[in-house]
Amino acid sequence: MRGKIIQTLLDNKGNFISSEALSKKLEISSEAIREHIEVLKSAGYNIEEVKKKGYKLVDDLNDLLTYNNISNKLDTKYIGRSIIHFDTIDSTNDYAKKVALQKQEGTVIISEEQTKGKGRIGRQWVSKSREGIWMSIILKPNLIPQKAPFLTLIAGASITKALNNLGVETNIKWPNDIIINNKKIAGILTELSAEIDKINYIVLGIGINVKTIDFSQEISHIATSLYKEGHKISRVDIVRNILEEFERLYLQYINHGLKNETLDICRKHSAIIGKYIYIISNGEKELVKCLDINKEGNLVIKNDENVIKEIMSGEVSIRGVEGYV
Ligand code: BT5
Repeated sequence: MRGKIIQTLLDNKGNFISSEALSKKLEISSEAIREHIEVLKSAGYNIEEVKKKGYKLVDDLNDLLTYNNISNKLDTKYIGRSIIHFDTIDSTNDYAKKVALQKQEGTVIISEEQTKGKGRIGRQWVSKSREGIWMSIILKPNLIPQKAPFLTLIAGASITKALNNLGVETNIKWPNDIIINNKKIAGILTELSAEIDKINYIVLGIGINVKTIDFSQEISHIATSLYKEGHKISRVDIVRNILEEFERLYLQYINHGLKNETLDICRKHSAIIGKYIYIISNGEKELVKCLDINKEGNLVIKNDENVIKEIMSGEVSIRGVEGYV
């Protein structure tokens, strides 16, 4: 219901809407509206209330994910030096793929809302207006295509490091989920365009739930947001931190440096190393013990016949024995 209230206030584009009009539209009492508005305010929504006029959502212009807001104090050489910002779009990954060949490396596509946000293998990614960070980074690394999946790990490590810099502890559920309290706070979708031996471009999509209070019934058991977990952090600060951490770890990787901080972060913050997990692939479910992430970024597991195997990201989904993790 609170999501519906926010959506109605947003649709009203900064104008007041009366409590009666809200309660009629949403078919709940004015008292219930008032209670929901109080919760939304305490969650950080800037809702103005004026007697006889009703409620309006005041846009916090400093928290919009525009180039001006993000580039202010951004300490990167080329990741995020160009930012294309939308109020709404179908999917930032789809847009990035359309323009990737013409845009410079490091260009970021970011939108306040996605109407067709995508997860992996045709799944949906819920991306409501101003509730989170929905962005894609265009990359053109001089690597063989087989090395592209490692970029998902770099993205995961940079989200973890960035949130850590801002005081939030997270875990990584290999390969593409960021977790708080056993629930998913962020997901990564890496898409590749390549020839046999050469990458044309990679679009790295990152979705982070920041302000969402109510998730739909389908995902409320697996999804959470920073606000829900008690972390009221500006979206602009998060994006800036991620772009900076990402550039550092990405350059380490493509310059073939000896230091591989990404792996250290992914291992240290792993939600699954040392645990029994289910590997789900093509509808088949296998219980295995997760041993490590190797230097190629693959998951090392041991099955019930004590055979040790390597699993590549992109092939599988993972579930915990007792739930999502
Ligand atoms: C992912 O897929 O986790 C990748 C998500 C990538 C989203 C970004 S947003 C910017 C860019 N543009 C796009 O169009 N996409 C990228 P996967 O592991 O397949 O997880 C998808 C599953 O997570 C869904 O089937 C739901 O169960 C669940 N889910 C959907 N929306 C969610 C949300 N907002 N928070 C947490 N879980 C969600």
